[in-house]
Amino acid sequence: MAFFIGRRAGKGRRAAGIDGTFAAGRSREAKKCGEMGPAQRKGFSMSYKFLTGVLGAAALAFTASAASAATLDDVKEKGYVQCGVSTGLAGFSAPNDAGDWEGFDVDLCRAIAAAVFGDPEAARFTPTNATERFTALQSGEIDVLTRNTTWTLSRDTKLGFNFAGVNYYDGQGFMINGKNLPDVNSALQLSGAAVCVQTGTTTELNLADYFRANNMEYNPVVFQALEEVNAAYDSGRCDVYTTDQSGLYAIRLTLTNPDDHVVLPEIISKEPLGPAVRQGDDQWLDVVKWTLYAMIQAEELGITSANVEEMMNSDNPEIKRILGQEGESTLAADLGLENEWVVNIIKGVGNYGEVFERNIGQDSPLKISRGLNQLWTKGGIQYAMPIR
Ligand SMILES: N[C@@H](CCC(=O)N[C@@H](CS)C(=O)NCC(=O)O)C(=O)O
Repeated sequence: MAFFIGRRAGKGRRAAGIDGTFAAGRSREAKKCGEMGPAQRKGFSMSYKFLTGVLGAAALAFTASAASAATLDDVKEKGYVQCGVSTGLAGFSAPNDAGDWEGFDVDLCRAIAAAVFGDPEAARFTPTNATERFTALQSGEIDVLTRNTTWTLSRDTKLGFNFAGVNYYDGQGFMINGKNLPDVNSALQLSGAAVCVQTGTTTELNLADYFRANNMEYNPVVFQALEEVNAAYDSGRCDVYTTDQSGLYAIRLTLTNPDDHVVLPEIISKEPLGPAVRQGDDQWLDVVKWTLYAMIQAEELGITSANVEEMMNSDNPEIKRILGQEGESTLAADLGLENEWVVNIIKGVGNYGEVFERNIGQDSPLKISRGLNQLWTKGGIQYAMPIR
């Protein structure tokens, strides 16, 4: 099947053929608009590799010194936790009209603040694009990266991070303008398409893998800043937008005509998104990891922001234990936290399910269904390690 993009052709561009016949024209277009054509991309990828090598070395050096670094002590001393978030992804991390950061990833940061200080407001946010996020964490500018970051081997090793769990099981998808491409209902029909993608992401790498594996051509239209990717796609400069599927739902809301855009059914990768910390600081890793697990476990036990006070009087040993109502327990102290750290998390932001529904689920404009992020007891794969 071949598809034609009349609008593009009407603007003097070549008609888009499924066989990639418009590739050369696209590259020229790409250069004109200040983004990377193939030659620039080659240079970019070399310098990126070089940069990654430098960062890797820096990370190792940093890790050595960070082995003695006690982020929890530093955080307590300064009085707040500094979290790296995105530059603005609706539902996940974005400033509201009053300028306060909100979202699913922001609430994970606030939960850490609540665990440490009993105060979800003791959190500050550093906006980072896909590339900046790693240097921000390596350099110590942020204490934890709470921003749709995929847990991969190379990030765990070469970049010098540890992932403290998965707060959102995601996968990469594709979005198209259904009005422009009414006959496209599968990613396998996208050969020859111009694909908008943000650099510094697993997205860029999976995209290359997927098209190569399916013997398809594509023209990457690559930017560092999210708003540039969004603007390029919204103006029709790309046929396709690819990123984590959750991101597609968030970005669709910000487009000029959200209803025109369709997310295709294919999920081409695993994107386990979770909070990352620097290697060499096990205590801080534990604080972040058990904060996330406590939110998931609270949902499993039916502890919510509405009933947590009442639940503190429960006779259920598991509920008593997690809420710090077992006198002899040293669980909290062993983490370096106060006895009621979980009570404070739940009072501050709610359990995992509450945070999900409020920010990205049915109580939000995104209306993402729980899917894989449902509890393991309800058909999903969210599963907290035992708090005992
Ligand atoms: N999960 C992928 C992609 C994450 C990512 O950065 N996605 C983009 C597009 S949705 C994003 O969130 N950008 C936000 C920003 O740059 O502020 C990864 O870890 O590489």
